[in-house]
Amino acid sequence: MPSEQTAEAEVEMTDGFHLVIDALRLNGIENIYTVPGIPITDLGRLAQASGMRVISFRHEQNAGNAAAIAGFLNKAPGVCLTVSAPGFLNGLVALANATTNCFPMILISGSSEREVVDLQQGDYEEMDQLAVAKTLCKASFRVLHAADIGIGIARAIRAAVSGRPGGVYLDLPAKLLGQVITAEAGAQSLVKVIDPAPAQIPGPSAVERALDVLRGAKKPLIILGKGAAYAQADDDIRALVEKSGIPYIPMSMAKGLLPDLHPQCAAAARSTVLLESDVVMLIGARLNWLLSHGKGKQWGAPGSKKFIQIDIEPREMDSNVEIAAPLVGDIGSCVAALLKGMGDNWQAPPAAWTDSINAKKESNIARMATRLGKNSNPMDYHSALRVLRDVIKERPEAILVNEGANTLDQARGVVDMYRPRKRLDVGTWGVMGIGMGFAVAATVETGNPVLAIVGDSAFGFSGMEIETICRYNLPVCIVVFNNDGIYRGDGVNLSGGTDPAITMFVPGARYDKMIEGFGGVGVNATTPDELKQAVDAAMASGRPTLINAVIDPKAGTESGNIGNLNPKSALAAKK
Ligand code: ADP
Ligand code: TZD
Ligand code: MG
Repeated sequence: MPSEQTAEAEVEMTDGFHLVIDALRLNGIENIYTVPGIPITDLGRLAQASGMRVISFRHEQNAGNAAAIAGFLNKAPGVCLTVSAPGFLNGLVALANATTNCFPMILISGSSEREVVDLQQGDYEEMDQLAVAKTLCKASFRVLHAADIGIGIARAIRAAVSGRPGGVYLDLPAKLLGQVITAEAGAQSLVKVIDPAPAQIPGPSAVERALDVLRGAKKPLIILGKGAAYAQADDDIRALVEKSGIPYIPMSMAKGLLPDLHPQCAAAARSTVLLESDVVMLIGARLNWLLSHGKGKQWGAPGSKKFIQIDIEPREMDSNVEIAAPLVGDIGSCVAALLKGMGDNWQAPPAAWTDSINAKKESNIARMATRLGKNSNPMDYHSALRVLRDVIKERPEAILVNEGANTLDQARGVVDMYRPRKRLDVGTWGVMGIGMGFAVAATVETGNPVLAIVGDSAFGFSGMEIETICRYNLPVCIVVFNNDGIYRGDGVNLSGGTDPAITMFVPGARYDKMIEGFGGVGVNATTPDELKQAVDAAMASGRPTLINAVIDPKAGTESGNIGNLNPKSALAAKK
């Protein structure tokens, strides 16, 4: 008969570290974006040992942005893992941004023990993280017992992806990770989340109402938003657009859901269609500032439009204007229901409408072609973007990451996208700093190459991650649009003093030299030809590359296309 001691030794044990990893993997999460440190270093190590891909960043905000965009690309939560207080706070910006953009992500942070935090006894990196996170994300949870890790992760996953997707915070106190339970109890405690984002079927009367409004339209318009890209209902969305014959415009990250050169794409006649349409069907796009809240000058006379809105979030309806036909449900189900309800004899919109849009498109495209054709020296945005447009045309599988002000607005307008979810950018907040985190995750999650077009200011927010890109040898080509500053490189210090203007950077800076320090390829490009050659070489080789594209400091405008949002000082006129 074995002694009690041997019997105990034979019982297989597990601990918090392993349970977290097992719970994630059981639910198909195979990548973690992190910055290591107390108390989560071993969690990252063991995750890597288990076969997960663990990408170790230089700053948590970038790891968080990587997790967020992984969530967008996969329709499943991306995971960011950080240390306590400061690491958690660094990651929190990305978590809040993910929530704002409706990207599913889970921020997992190590934390101090409750008893120390609650008595404010001054632990190493002490903070009541759960309380801080609560207001900045969709849901937040803390796990105190190893046997609850499975449930904690299941709740986090379901909260992130069900309904309107968003960010979830999961608090893991240090002691939890070391807690030991039997492997059998551990295995039983894990939860595989069944149907984490259940279909939400729209009501039949809501579908009929939407079709009625659509049938009554003389000048209908469809607006595709990033929710439509996220939904991965690509074929049905395309079928709906084509069967209806309705012109559409893609919001920034919905570009490529249908190829931008699709004959029904009215992006080149955007102002005309917003102004003149009589029925607008929003598919996964909010009527927020990006669409001037659905009212005002851009939208024509008050009451001149009827809106149909497809969204999974019922409270989104009527957020800015009355929605004549709210269609609440998941986009896949809603679009399928519309397609079915349209039957076989759907009337295309009146030719007067589509003809007038096409005429406007043609003249705008011709005007753009003239601008793109110029070979200005130094390069302006258009001459540089012309070649990058060609790069994406030749390599439509490449993922474009884009941030900046002019660099963002001009690239969005010039670079056509051909495939869904290939354009990733600053999103709803217009936030700077997503660049390198998005670039890393885009290629890690898909295996596709990345072309990052970033302003010199934008790049600075996450630029240190070029080391990460080199370390993991990722096929990322970064083109820094270097115009010596924020918006423009010719800012003036109004005091007349010797400090540089606040929008200025070191003139003639050489960002390409930075990546050389990490073994990547650096190129200084002063002409469109040099730029094209360098990008082609980068895309062909897959080597981490940073191209310093020298842009005329005078080419940009204040805040790019949204200068009108700057408040004006009543006194400034005197200057
Ligand atoms: P854009 O910035 O491209 O206009 P928004 O981020 O404003 O897009 O809007 C995206 C919308 O899509 C959100 O209101 C969100 O609730 C919705 N959404 C996200 N995923 C789905 C889905 N699977 N089904 C329906 N609506 C969705
Ligand atoms: N901080 C954060 C986090 N997000 C922001 N959007 C800003 C500051 C303000 N901001 C913009 O809105 S664009 C921008 C800043 C600092 C940089 C623009 O300069 P750039 O691009 O070099 O990236 P261009 O081509 O010079 O316009
Ligand atoms: Mg700039």
